[in-house]
Amino acid sequence: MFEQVKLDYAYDALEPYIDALTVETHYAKHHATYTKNFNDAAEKAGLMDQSIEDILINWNKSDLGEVKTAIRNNGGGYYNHNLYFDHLGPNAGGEPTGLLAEKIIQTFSTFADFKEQISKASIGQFGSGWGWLATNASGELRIMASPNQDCPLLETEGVWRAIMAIDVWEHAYYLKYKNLRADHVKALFELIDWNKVAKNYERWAR
Ligand code: MN3
Repeated sequence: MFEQVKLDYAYDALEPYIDALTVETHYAKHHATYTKNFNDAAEKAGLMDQSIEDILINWNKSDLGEVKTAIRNNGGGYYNHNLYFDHLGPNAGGEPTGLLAEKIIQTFSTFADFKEQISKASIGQFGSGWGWLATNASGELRIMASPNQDCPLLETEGVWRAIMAIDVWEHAYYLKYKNLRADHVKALFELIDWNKVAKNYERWAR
């Protein structure tokens, strides 16, 4: 079974930046549905003994028959939201420290420049999708954006991996922010747990 990441905060803990109903609907309905549909499709395709990362990396070249699209959409939805919900939290925000902070400054010049660029890429993703901070095996950083539930792992067959996720689907913000996607992205920075992002970075970068 592919399991949804457990939240270590309550649905209302992300107020006032994300309202409790949005967190609950997003996690317990949207993410739960992606997870269930992904498990069903993975079972049909005989993928239950593989990691979600390998499934997404190999998706392009895999013969998955009639569930191929379901694996892409629901596997992505499952994986992307695990990353997203895991690195949000109350008492977060601010700026990263340590190796990740050094790399951000080396790559984007200042944290403010990085924030501006990743916000712009996320807000500018046409329709539903995601903005990402991604890394490769050399530990380089890159800002990326993907439509729907795609992610760098799938799009680059594992060369780039997301370490930070910005959900710009309307379900992530519409109840509170309506059409104001930029306000949602700005608020999200108050909730990013940089220790988690740093752990993701150190896990993938070699
Ligand atoms: Mn979402």
